[in-house]
Amino acid sequence: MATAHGDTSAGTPQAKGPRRARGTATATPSRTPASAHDLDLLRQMLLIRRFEERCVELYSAAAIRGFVHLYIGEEAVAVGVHQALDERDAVVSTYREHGHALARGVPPEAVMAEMYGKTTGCSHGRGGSMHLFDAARRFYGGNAIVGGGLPLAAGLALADRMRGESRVTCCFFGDGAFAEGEFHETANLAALWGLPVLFVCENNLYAMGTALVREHAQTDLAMRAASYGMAAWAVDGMDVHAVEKAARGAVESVRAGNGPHFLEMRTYRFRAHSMYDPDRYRSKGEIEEWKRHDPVTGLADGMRASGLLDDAAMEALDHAVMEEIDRAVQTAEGAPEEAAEDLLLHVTGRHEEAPS
Ligand SMILES: Cc1ncc(C[n+]2csc(CCOP(=O)(O)OP(=O)(O)O)c2C)c(N)n1
Ligand SMILES: [Mg+2]
Repeated sequence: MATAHGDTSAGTPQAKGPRRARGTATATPSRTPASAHDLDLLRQMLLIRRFEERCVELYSAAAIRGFVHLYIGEEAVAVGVHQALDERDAVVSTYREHGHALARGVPPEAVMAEMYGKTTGCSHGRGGSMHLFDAARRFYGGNAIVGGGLPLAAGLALADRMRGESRVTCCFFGDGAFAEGEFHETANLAALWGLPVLFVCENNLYAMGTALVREHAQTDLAMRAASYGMAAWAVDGMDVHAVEKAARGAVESVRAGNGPHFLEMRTYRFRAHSMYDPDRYRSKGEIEEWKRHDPVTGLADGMRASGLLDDAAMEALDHAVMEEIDRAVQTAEGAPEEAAEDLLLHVTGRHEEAPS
């Protein structure tokens, strides 16, 4: 079965990483005690999971519309990477960005209202699922264009460096971006100019219905990134601890002035590409196999085994998360639509009617 990351064995995640290709990176330990930190990681991943499950329900009820791309299965990447970033840093994302926005701290109310197209949404209802944006949190957007965020990330990083700021720009993108010139152009310039960018490639093995192995002669993406002269690792993207450790090391090194770093997160989406995708290009068996590496249950099981979590605590956590989402839905439903007379606000170009 030609499904696994970078090889042709069964579709299981490879815990290869982090693999050092060049440069130095050491992990900074988290400052909170292990149990509290793990509980927080679990809460954040559960929030993303439950938020999106609610989105599926709302979509089926036609309460929210448009394109919706679910991140379910990939939560460890957003949550783990965000442990290494702080307020001064910038984040650039893709159209599969609900998880990135929530992990960045964009309030669930603001994300849900955006799903509803309401004025209280984080993009004032004008972006929807694919265009979440929060300048105050330096979350520079979802982006409907595959690879479209990459040059923006390089530009943000260049601006920060020219201003003498000690900031990192973290750019999330999919394996599909490796087929875009924008990735190769950005990787080259970022390495050439030593820009403070953390490239986070979410390699979930598919670009829509096209498997990585059917599209790329060389499927080891970390190796390809390293060929541009930047430090690159492959990481088990289903393990939030592995993600956090790799991200902390990489961010520390980027901030220290060692130029861009690249993390290939080996992950998998449990749901279809989007709400419109019948998902016929992969087997049920492959999906089930990957679900055995579910990042949420994986962390919860590990915590149970170490005595850090029991059924009551898990139930309480889930309940609190669901309540938060209920509140977000209620607020979004009660929020106003944009007034018709405001529709041309922020429109920069306008087609004038031809004189009769
Ligand atoms: C430039 C461009 N080409 C094609 C598309 C259509 N398209 C939308 S999603 C997608 C697949 C991208 O896959 P990947 O980057 O691996 O991200 P994933 O959906 O797996 O998270 C494609 C080809 C697009 N949005 N932009
Ligand atoms: Mg992909």
